[in-house]
Amino acid sequence: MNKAATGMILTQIAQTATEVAAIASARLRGFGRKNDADQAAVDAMRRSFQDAPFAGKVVIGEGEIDEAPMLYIGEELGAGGIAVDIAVDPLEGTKLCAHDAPNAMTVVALAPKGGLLHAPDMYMDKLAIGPGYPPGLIDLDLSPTENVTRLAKAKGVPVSAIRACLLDRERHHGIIEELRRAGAGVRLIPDGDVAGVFWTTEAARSGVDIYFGSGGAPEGVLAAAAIRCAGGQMQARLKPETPEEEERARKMGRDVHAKLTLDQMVSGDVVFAASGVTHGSMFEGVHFEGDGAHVDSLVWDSFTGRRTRIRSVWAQA
Ligand code: VTB
Repeated sequence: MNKAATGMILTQIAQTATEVAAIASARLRGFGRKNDADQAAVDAMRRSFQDAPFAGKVVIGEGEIDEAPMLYIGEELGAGGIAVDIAVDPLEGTKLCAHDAPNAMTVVALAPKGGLLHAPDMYMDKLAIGPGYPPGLIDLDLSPTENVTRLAKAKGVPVSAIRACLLDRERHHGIIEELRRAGAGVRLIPDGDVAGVFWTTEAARSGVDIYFGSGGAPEGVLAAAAIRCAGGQMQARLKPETPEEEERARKMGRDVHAKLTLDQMVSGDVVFAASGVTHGSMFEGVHFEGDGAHVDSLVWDSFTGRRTRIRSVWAQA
């Protein structure tokens, strides 16, 4: 199958999956039941993959087979067709959804088999910027100060016009202090670093130029898919915290502490889709109006280079 046709099929599958998951979890916004909201998203997403015209296999999912009955790593889904790696975060920001707080979303990345890093569930250090900068501008081995200074220079603005984004965690206090000393603005988010990373791809709209800090490695690969589609830059490094995690990371067959490039996380073409559950910097969140559920999504496709922003209305029974 040619690239354009593969991209077309995968965008349809990814869009449907994030939309149905967003509608299902949006019904549970604000009730404080994050696991129920997550389950609703998982169920809806899984059903949509079951009927889809592909031979999908989950490489980033809800966990290992013994800890997740659905969308577990290795689960095979689909009605048959091209072999595809599936990466999902059915509800990114379960707590945000449970609190009806901004920026909960559903996320999927699809790539031809072998295209996505099978990241183990542990922390990963991440660094990302959007498109339009010279290659190699940012580097995880440089200090935060050096990274924001280079970025400001490349953007042609003072450092004070650069806005960094990080998860609001104690482990990031050192970086936050340093960034503030360097003169950069800092946006601290309670959860949801997939959004934090992809905001850099639309800096004018989101107000975020650069993403720093550690979060889930699976979320890192999903975010890398977005960066790949938008043409931005990203580096990452696994952060195993126990001997068991070291072992798991080593099983991936690489130097555990080596920097991961964008190509190592997403090796070829990919489709990235995300739908808003609650309102946020990039999405309106699901609206239920009359008999329809209105869903706001981004569906990006590196096969054709198309990045689509879509507002769908699903008729509700
Ligand atoms: C990270 C981040 C996610 O949860 O996994 C975070 O990648 C959990 O981090 O986007 P802590 O262990 O520091 O709480 C999210 O923010 C939401 O799932």
